[in-house]
Amino acid sequence: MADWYDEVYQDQERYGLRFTQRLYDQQSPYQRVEVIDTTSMGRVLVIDGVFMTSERDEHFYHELTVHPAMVTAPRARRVLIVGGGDGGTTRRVLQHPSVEQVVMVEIDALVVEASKAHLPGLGSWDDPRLELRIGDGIAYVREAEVDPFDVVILDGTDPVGPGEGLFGRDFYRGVRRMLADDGVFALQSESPFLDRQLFLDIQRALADVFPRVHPYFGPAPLYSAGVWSWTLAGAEVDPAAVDDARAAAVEPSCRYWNRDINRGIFALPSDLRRELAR
Ligand code: SPD
Repeated sequence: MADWYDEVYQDQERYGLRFTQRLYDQQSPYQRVEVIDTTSMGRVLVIDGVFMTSERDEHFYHELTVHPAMVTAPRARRVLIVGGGDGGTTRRVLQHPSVEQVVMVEIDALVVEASKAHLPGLGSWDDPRLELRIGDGIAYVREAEVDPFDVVILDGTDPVGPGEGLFGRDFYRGVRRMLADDGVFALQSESPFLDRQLFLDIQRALADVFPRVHPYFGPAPLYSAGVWSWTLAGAEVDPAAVDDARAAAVEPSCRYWNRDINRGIFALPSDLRRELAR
């Protein structure tokens, strides 16, 4: 018997998926982690009642989280991922032949466990270039004494629960500390439509820490309102400075992203252009 799973957003909106079975349901020290089988989106990872990723639409989100940074950074050899426990971001990073080492810091072992067991196509868990650390990404960027990273990617939840501390100046300062001087930081920066204030707050906090901040936009069918934002930040990052060889190496593996898409996503909608200029 099919049932409905509803994500309720700030008591204002409800987005529902019909599901046939619940494959995983565990409470970790941080959050409730579920995997459900849905009729329209395939398997879906849900954290604290919020849809995180689905078999059917994950390529939009993960390709857009990863490739714009990986092709605009001057080098893309050492990459740090904070969060990303389902493995989709890591797999896209590891598709880049230039990558020599990926450190992934995910706070919740159950997200990794659930994804490995029930969304096995998402990650590249056995790649020898991947160092998976179960731990606090906020503490890692504040304290770790390691060589600088060429690219840092934040693939977190919304700013609730363990994800809350990933949306502020202290965390962004930690990221800057981990980055090479000319490195690139990429993060998901929430819905520019549904929660405009949060999107603007993220942009302003980033601008206090990084000289250059470039939001970009794309589809995310699983997330409320369907349009999502990401942001590149860094000391020198230029979205137009795409490394053609690196881009050409991953384009055949992509379902959505390519260099033409990349040229368009950084265009600012007119109202946002005015709001960001204030
Ligand atoms: N509203 C949900 C936002 C979730 C963003 N991160 C999803 C993680 C997918 N790897």
